[in-house]
Amino acid sequence: MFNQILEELNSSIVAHGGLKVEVESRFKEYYSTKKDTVIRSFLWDVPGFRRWRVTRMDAGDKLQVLNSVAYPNYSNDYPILGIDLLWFGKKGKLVAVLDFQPLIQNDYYFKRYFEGLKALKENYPEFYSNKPMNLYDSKKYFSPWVLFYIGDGNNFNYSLTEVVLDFLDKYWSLQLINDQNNRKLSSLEVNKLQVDYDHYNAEIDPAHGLFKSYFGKQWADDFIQYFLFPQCHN
Ligand code: BLA
Repeated sequence: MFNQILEELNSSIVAHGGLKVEVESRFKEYYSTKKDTVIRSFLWDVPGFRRWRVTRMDAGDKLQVLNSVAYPNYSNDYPILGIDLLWFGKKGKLVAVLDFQPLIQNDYYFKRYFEGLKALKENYPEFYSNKPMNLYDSKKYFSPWVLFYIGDGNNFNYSLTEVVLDFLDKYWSLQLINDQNNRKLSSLEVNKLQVDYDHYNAEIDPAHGLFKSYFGKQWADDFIQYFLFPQCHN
């Protein structure tokens, strides 16, 4: 389901100078005990970024996942890229969340970095999910323009690939904002907020139960703490 998006994401990263980084073998590819589910992860070294990770899980028509998070260098205070796509084939349920995850909730910061996302959201009215977030605090590391779809995936009116490509284009455009003197946060503050992002997400991640059921508790704990949100130890 998400192979095409994964390929497009990879090409986009490569086009922006991304180089593949080796992933620890215990996280690179892991099969469920029943061998019918696999989770693969990728790491990229991308100019301007401290860490860019991508995870693809394939549990057949039970579940398909594509998840990606990109952390800019501490010298950039722009938002973290967040993509979370889940397709529960049997149920026909699609969850698609894409956001420029803001480090702070501040008007100046929003004006500086969110014009592109704001404009993009106008084109995708189905992403105006009126469902409030249950698990996450929508005011913490989510923007007011988060693209959030949760519902019937069979009657979804867009090509999700197009949405992701559009979204990536807008995110890359942030690199054009490089008047460093006007940025809001110091490197030290960015560092602290990115560490806090990992702490918060390692605590709250709704994928924990899912990973546990497919791959066992130990692997699930380790994957969350050492691959998805490694700064939760800092
Ligand atoms: C929801 N994300 C979910 C759910 C799961 C995951 C299982 C609950 C879906 C449901 O049953 O309705 C899965 N999260 C994952 C997976 C990984 C993960 C597989 O981190 C890692 C490989 N989540 C993110 C990112 C964003 C995000 C980067 O990881 C931001 C763009 C958002 N996921 C997000 C939101 C929800 C969600 C907003 C809905 C939960 C809510 O209502 O609070």
